[in-house]
Amino acid sequence: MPVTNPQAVIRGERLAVTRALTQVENNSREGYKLLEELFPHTGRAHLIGVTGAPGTGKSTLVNQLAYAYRHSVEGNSPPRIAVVAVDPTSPFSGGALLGDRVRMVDLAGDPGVFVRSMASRGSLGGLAGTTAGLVQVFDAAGFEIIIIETVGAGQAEVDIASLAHTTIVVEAPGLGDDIQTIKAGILEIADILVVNKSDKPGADHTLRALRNMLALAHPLPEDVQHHGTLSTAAPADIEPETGWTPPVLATTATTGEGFQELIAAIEEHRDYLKSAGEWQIREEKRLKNELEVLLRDALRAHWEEKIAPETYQETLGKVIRRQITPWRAVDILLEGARL
Ligand SMILES: Nc1nc2c(ncn2[C@@H]2O[C@H](COP(=O)(O)OP(=O)(O)O)[C@@H](O)[C@H]2O)c(=O)[nH]1
Ligand SMILES: [Mg+2]
Repeated sequence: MPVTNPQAVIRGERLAVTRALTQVENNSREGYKLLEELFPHTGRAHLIGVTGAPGTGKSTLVNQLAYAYRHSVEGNSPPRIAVVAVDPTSPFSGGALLGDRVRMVDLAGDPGVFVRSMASRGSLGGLAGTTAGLVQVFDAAGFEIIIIETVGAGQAEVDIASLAHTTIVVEAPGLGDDIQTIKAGILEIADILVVNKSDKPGADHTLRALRNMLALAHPLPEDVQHHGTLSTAAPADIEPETGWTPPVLATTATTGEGFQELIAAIEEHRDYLKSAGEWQIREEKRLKNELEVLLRDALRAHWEEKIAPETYQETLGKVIRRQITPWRAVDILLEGARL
């Protein structure tokens, strides 16, 4: 693949952006060098994570959200929108039935929208790092809004979600009355909760259930004072960031219903982050997280290169036969790799 001119990426030239994305996704040497040139030009975009269980309508919602941004934001120029779809079952990546595609609004002819699907390759290791790279390319290329879609399931998805400034958690009615699908960890990362498929029966119930769950997770300041300090009243893993209570919104992604409200909530969250000094804090947290994810993946890859598969199998066998503890095994495996 030819060398990509970083200036062409920064100017937002589509071909250069496409090429840069591929080089980054392939973890190529060129991609790595390109990111060094692009990185000083990043930090301007609003990164929006969209996560939730499969089938809740995330891809449809992201598609509709991009459309809504492009067609109904007042002012002279709507923002340019990039989408990184990490969900391997996403219609963006052709994973869904063809019939589903018909329901997506048409973004294809709009030069202000760029959709990139990332095939998750076997193991999820490194996926967050690759996503971060793709996001940086879009950021440097001047896309003001970058939407990252992931399936809310495991640690990798939580890693990806924490790359964002604003995280939208999508739920849908009928996926279990007590909202089994919403894991506590996922709820905690939500800045905005959306009950999509609000055209379906049971949407009201889901809205109410989520609002109740949130009331527990985000007690009003009065309640907190009443029961003592926040740090003792709230579980340790809930951040004492009380200035924002996640709104719970209803949308119908197939028709566009509720998207003006969703955009308004996203802008409100951005304004909140900016005015409360939270933007900078979150930016630092985001970059720290990005570094840690990369470091963890790099260490693991480095270790995998160094360790002999037999040593690993042998040590694992000893743990399974209860001859050594898992802790001892870790010592052996780290020593064995001579990092
Ligand atoms: N009735 C209804 N169906 C929807 C809505 N949003 C998405 N869908 C459908 O739900 C299915 C899954 O949507 P998709 O966007 O692929 O979900 P994802 O797996 O979360 O990305 C598709 O058949 C969509 O057409 C909605 O608001 N109402
Ligand atoms: Mg999807």
